Amino acid sequence: MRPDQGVVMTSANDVDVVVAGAGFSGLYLVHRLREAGFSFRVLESGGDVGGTWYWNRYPGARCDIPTTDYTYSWDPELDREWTWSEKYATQPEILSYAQHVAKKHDMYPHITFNTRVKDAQWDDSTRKWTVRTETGEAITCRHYIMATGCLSVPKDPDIPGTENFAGGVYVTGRWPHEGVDFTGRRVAVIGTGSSGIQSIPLIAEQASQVTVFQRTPNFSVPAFNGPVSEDRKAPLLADRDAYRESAKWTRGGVPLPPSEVSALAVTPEQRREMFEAGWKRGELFSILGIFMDQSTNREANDLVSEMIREKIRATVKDPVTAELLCPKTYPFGTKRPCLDTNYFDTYNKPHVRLVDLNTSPIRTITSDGITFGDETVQFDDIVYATGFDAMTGAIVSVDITGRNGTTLKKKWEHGPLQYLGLMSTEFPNFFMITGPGSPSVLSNMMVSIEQHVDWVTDTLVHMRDNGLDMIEPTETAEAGWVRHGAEFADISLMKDTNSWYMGANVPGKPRVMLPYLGGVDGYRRACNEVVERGYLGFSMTGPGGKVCNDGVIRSVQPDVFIVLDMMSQMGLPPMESMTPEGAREFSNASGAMRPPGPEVGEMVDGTLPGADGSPLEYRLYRPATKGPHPVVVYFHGGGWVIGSHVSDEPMVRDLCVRSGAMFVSVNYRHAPEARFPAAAEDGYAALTWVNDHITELGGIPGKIAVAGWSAGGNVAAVAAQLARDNNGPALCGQLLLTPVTDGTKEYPSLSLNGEGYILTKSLMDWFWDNYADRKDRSHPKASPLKAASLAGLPPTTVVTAQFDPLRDEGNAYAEALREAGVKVTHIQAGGHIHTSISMVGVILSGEKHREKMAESIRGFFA
Ligand code: NA7
Repeated sequence: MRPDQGVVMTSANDVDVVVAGAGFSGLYLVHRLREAGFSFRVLESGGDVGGTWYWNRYPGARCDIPTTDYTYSWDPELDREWTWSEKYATQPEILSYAQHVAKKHDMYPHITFNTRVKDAQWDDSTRKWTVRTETGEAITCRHYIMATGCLSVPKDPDIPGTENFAGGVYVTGRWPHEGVDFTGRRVAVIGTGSSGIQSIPLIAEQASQVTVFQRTPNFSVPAFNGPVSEDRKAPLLADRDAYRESAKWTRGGVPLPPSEVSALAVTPEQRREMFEAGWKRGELFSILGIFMDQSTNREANDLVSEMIREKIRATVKDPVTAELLCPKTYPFGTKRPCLDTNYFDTYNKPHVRLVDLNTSPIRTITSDGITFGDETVQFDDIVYATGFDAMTGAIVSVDITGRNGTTLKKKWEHGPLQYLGLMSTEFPNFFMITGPGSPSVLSNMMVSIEQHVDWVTDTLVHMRDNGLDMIEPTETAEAGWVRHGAEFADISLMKDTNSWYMGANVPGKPRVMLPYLGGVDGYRRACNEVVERGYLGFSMTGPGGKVCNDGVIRSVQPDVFIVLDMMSQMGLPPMESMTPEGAREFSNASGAMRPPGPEVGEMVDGTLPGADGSPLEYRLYRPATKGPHPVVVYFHGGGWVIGSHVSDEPMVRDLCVRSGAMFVSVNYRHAPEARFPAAAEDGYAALTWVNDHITELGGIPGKIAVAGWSAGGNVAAVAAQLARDNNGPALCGQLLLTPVTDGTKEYPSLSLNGEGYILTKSLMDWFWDNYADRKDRSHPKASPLKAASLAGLPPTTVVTAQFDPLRDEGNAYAEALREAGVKVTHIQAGGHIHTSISMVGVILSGEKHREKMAESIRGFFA
């Protein structure tokens, strides 16, 4: 019996699980659900298996991940019995692979073809879904899984007059099964995404005239397709399991060592050489990952983008056309790049023309042609390669109604609210395979599909084993994951580009980063951790009871998480186990490896007298702008024990450039050699000296403020109090970044954030012990919060970080200042740790807080 005859081979109307979709996700679900002994139905709108590979039959349709990797790993025999004819297989070959798997594993009988799901409704009383199809069936089920793919609903061609055209109309994502013969025809192709770029060269081989309508040029690199190379096959053949396992722990789901080279740290020759090597591989992940910083640093990205543009210019003979084909309005990789075969070369053919829709927009489509700019051209056929309502389109195209009548469409009106891209609150027992919020389209889909299907089926088995029949994420967990996804987007170059990743291709669609940017490896870890922590963030109930371990799986900023992770893997000894001298050497050595921070106008070293008359070193950072400048006297962090006038240099340079103020960073005396109150008194002495010499230093008299980080924040706060109490200098402001303000009390954050966030409670104890006797800690020169009064202090900006042991004392100081009538700006850096805001060029999420700090400094002197 042929499946595409639409024969319903299963008719059960009450099952454990209903699955929508029989693409690669649906097929693997058949395998896992059957193996686990669940009753289930799979409903598929197409006439056969294959999903995206069933529908996308346009000429040239191929996958853009090497096909040896774009395969199932769950059946090891498949690797032996299936031989791919090319590095990038064509759609028919991939479809036959899906059919082969379905036949081999006898999956067809489980799938009802030509059956589209219309709506799905949750019933709280029966704790079941009712899934209705367009063919009129209603099936009840405990769990409803959407395996409907990320790019399965073509977006409406939003072009005026589409309905007028009387010639052939073809949509790449819904291509006729019998194929299309364009021989001798005049063809218009609208859209230059992957589908356009793959099909245009082949359409041009047949058609008498091809006109391509381009809205945005795309970065495309040659696929260098051909037989699968021996070096690709070798690792899979040598140790299949190890290869498959390693794919799961890479960023994109294809084994590839990550680059450790910055595009900015090599010579132009080395850069070119590395680029050419990446180019020759003809693989998306290679070209996207030549340099470690090309996806996060605009300057690095520009260098790569330009080398790709050079390749386009070298291929396309007509310079005007070449320029139009060069993407210039967005960084490489922020829209899905393409792999092509002869795409750019096709424009060298005399019958192929490129129309730039930015200068010649389509005014209307007529019955026999297209009117654009100031001309009308007749066509026999129009091909719409205009893309998809990606990631959410297929999900919300089904009317899904959860608890209390909430519809998913309404809930997602401003973007997909979900937990792990797998589930959504108020929609119990509803799962998505490769849903928004998971790596999905940014990965080798096969790896992501298998991970999701495994996670979902393992969860169903866990529930069954524990007498639980309902699962739903908690609001806290969902909000946390959505925020985490947005934080990743915030530090990527992708957020500013109009791409389908951002929903920007569909008019009216909310602008939200749809896939998860944390990589297949980071994502898998998060999912595993959720399970290991007792299904963190899920509530599960049933006859077996109720289990809910509420919480957020990733709460620190994504880049902070990566740094913490790297540091924990290094297994560094705790600083408090070292001698003060050893700790200084250690911190100097790690400081030397940091990016230096931006260029300032000038740096001048000097000495000034400390409180005991001995010289203190300082470094002056002058902005490049014309002076004189307002002056910030800055005190470094390091627990009064480590650090120096140059140890916070990247941040000081950054603040100097951003604020336009001159910084004088001072090396006050350190403990334990010089204990309390040496640092405090040196701070005040330095402030007075700078004020006394402000004109000769290039500063503006009267325009002086103090700033400091951590123990330096303590020194700055004390200096401000001493200035108030000793008739000057009159300060315009104080900026305190995660300051130490009170050594007398154990604030909750000290233990709450006391471990795992670089500055630990035990390190803080060590700093205090080195600096001040217990009896001295209540003195306001040690604990500025303990001052009799905080009134009369200058305008203050306090920055506190959520995961800092010192958070609460910083908060307390901000509050006390405010109560004393001081003008306070309190910046609360969510997801940050004690050190992260200072990590210029490493922790990108700290940048916006430094910008606010700089804004405060400008405000002090306004
Ligand atoms: P894409 O990548 O979304 O490409 C669609 C193309 O169509 C793109 O160039 C769009 O321009 C263009 N487009 C969309 N709407 C219009 C209108 N109204 N007028 C003119 N041009 C338009 O979809 P594909 O099918 O090519 O590829 C999808 C994915 O499949 C691909 O990334 C691979 O992962 C596999 P725009 O760039 O939006 O200005």
